[in-house]
Amino acid sequence: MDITVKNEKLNKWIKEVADMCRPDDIYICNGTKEEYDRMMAKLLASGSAIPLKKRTNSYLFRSDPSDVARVEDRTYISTSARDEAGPTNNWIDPAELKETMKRLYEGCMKGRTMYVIPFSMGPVGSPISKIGVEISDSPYVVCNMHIMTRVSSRVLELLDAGEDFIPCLHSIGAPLAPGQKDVQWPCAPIERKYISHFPEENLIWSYGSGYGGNALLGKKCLALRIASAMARREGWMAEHMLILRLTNPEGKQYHIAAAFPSACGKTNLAMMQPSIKGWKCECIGDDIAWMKIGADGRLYAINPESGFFGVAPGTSYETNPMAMDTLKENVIFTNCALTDDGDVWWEGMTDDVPEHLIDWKGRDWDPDSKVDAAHANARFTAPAAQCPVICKDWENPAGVPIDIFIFGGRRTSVVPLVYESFSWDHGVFLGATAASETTAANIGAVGNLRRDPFAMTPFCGYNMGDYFRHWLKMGERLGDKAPRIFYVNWFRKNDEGKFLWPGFSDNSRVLKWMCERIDGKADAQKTPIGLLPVEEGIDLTGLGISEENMKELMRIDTQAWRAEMPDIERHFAKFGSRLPENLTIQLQELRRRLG
Ligand code: GTP
Ligand code: SPV
Ligand code: MN
Repeated sequence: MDITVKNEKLNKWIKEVADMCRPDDIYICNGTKEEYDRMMAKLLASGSAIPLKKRTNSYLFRSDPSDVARVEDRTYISTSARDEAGPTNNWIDPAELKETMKRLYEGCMKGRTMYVIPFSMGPVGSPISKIGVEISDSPYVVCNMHIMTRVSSRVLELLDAGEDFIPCLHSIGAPLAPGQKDVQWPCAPIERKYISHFPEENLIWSYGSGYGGNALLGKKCLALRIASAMARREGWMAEHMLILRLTNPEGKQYHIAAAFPSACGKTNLAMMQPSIKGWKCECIGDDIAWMKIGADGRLYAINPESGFFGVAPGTSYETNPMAMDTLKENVIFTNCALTDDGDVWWEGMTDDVPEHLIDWKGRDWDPDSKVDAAHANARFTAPAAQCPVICKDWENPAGVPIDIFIFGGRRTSVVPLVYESFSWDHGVFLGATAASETTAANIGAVGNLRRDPFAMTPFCGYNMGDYFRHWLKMGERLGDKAPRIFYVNWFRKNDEGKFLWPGFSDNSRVLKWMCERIDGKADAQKTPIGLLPVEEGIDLTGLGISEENMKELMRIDTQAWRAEMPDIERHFAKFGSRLPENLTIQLQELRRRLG
């Protein structure tokens, strides 16, 4: 195998990896459509990809039942000192972890091709962008990376011109013996999976999984875990946030970045079509925001990705029509159900359930059965440019100036529909204490309430206490140009377990209140937890919601809030001396206000 690229560091790394993993072949990707088609043809021939008659150039994949989501238990932040990874991350000493993983990587690509994928997070050549090179033995990963990142041979030219790159090594961990027939979704068993990060040397090693964030290393691994550590060193921010532009009837623009945990509504809010007259919403990003302070002192955000890896279940023309329209062609579907006429289906897509389906495990599915036809974490991979409401500035290297930050999560009870923080520090406290019920985006129990600060628990590449401090410091630097901070909960339920708030397009009503707040046009009432809308503060025109539901959505049960205190204390105590004093003060003040 005589594969050489001009860049010395890359050349050396390719050689090292090839010597260790021993692939049959090496292929350097160039990101062209021809290449995508060739990879997909290979996946079709092997039986991994199922072509969809109803959607042009679109394919369905079914993963191994053990490989359906991120694996937080097997995700590591490997720093020389354990304390640098902090209490929210799994940690193994770098030398030990590398030893273990090298043993796994040894010969792991036998019988397979090793793909070298040069990609850019952010527009190619933009000063905010970062270059990564993923080495993977999965053609499915190559196709997904084509959509989710900018894969291009121009990236190699940038390396030749002296730019650095972040090496991202990935193997599905399933070598093939000579003559051995491949399975539909090769991967390693859970106890051999490792999603490892070495933030001190900007290095990613992933082994054993082919799914989503475990395998598409530009996303959570590079753009969040490694980037968050770089951002703190360099004075910027890498956040698990959607970015949207809202325009009011007078034409005034507002840019909003919102952090909700996985499967808690980012993609939906990012593409939301306002139900209130005259307001317009455009999507800039649905999962990750990189933000820097601009020359004018404001905070500017870019979306480093170029596609959506979105949750399929629940997506419909009622809930998220713009996502549905994004999915008409050139899409990779994973773990959705298959209809008899060659389309995908998932729970919540249509009111009428097809009479016959093949479920995500490839079995005949019976509509009367209790099991879901699509996996709860079934996903679509689609080019962002196909979204009908993609903002014309979504690839602007300068980014968009953020006016509003929103934190939130899934809370069946206690947390009201919306409230505003008293100050930046109080807003950081809201982010730091955010809690949400766990979802199928991670392998593990679903519906467990946990603290998920800034929706970054699984994605912060360093000690979360230092991360809180970084947020406080950014606030100091931004001063009166800092975005205002709000907290929302679309998921409060009544006694019968029904959502109290209609959500989706009606979330625009809540965003409108936020815009009016920053324009000084809406009053708020002071409560112990923050600033709430006054009665009739939220525009409910044309919405048939009962007064009783509205009351419940806004209700603050002081008793229930007091009952949260011990959990917040335990949460904060984990950070020891790394917890910024300002947050201790915020906690004391909350306790005092609750009486
Ligand atoms: P990741 O891609 O995992 O980061 O998730 P996400 O934050 O982008 O979540 P997404 O928008 O895909 O929503 C996840 C699930 O929540 C979907 O099933 C949605 O239908 C549902 N959902 C989103 N927004 C709302 C809402 O306003 N109300 C209700 N009731 N459900 C919502
Ligand atoms: C998430 O879990 O937050 C996702 C999906 O966006 S994954 O890319 O698998 O991490
Ligand atoms: Mn996400």
